[in-house]
Amino acid sequence: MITLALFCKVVDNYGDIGICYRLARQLTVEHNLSVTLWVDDLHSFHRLCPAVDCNLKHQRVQTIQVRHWTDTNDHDGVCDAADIVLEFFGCEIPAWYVAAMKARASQPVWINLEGLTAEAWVEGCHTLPSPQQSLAKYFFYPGFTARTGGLIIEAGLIGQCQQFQQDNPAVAGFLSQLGLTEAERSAIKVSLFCYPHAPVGELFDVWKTGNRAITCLVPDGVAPAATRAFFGTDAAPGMHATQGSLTVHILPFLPQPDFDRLLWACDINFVRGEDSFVRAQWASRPFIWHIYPQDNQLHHVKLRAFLSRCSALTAAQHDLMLAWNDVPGGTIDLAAAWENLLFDRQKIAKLLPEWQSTLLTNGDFSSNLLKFAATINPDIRPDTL
Ligand code: TRH
Repeated sequence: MITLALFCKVVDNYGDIGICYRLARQLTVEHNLSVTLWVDDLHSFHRLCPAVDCNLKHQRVQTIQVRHWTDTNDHDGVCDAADIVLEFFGCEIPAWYVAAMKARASQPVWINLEGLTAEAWVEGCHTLPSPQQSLAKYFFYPGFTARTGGLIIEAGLIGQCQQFQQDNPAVAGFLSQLGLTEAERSAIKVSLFCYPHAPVGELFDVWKTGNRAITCLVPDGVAPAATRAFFGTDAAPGMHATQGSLTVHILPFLPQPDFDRLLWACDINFVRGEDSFVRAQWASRPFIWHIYPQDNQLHHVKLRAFLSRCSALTAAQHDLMLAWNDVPGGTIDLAAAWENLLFDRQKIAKLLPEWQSTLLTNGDFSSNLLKFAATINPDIRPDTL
């Protein structure tokens, strides 16, 4: 069995562990690899995967071996390095592990997994080697073109999503478990996952005074200022209230597969960061992206790169995303952009499958990663490729 070790440092929020968990799961389930996920923050992991026990140093979680990665030199009895070693986002694997890699008869394939951007320079850096302590480390980029590693997508995901969306009782059952009444389920359902600086209060005002009923589903901890203003107190899971045309529900933090279903069940998804942004593109519903903020407004460059690359976006989505991300250069009327987005929904529904097909021609990230690893060491090519 091919072994793989994936090292994840949770820098902040949930994207780091969210992506690593997804990747680890797919590599075990679809490619039969034996995967050990080393993660430094079990509490964040537990939120999106409740099966994780925060008190254990070593545990099996579904198909994955999980090890709590601490900053000490304590390697918990592990002496052998895996066939493939992945470090997420340059998280620097421990010295004792590098020593174990060097000690192997055949060198492991060592890959640094990079962050997602639609910028063109990525193609020039994807799969480049960098010599490290007498070992070669390679940079592997997710992306939107054939000259990148593609995006994470599990086999059959689009089909599962379509099946769910066409199954009205399943959608209704899922939403009523989240506490929505029948009337709230038949309103325009919007999921809202964004960073605290998004202009949520302004959008709430637009929704409250609009003539269409909106049900907005907000995960616990998201948009704290706007939800506090809405409820008149700190928001907590299970809280819901209606003002004008807007009903807001505070959701508990969902296990990751349920978060995917939430995106499938809503009519419009506000997503953020990297993982939910990618999942929104597979959910076949219009989405608005709140990009992770970076110094010197670098994120605005990344946002514009995506806006010009993605063929599934209408002008209304462009406008709303620019306003949502506070991109300078034009005053955008949030109310008008929202109305236009609603008007464009059918058009977007036609554009999204084409965009998904374009993305799928790039292959999926996990398979591309393993194919690349096999070019470095042909002995570690799984039969699934
Ligand atoms: O949480 P994010 O903002 O994460 C990241 C990190 O900040 C990271 O450092 C940065 O590099 C990156 O963004 C760009 O957003 P993201 O990427 O969408 O990750 C959220 C994860 O949490 C995703 O896997 C979905 C999951 N999730 C659940 O499982 N249940 C929930 O209820 C919610 C709201 C999210």
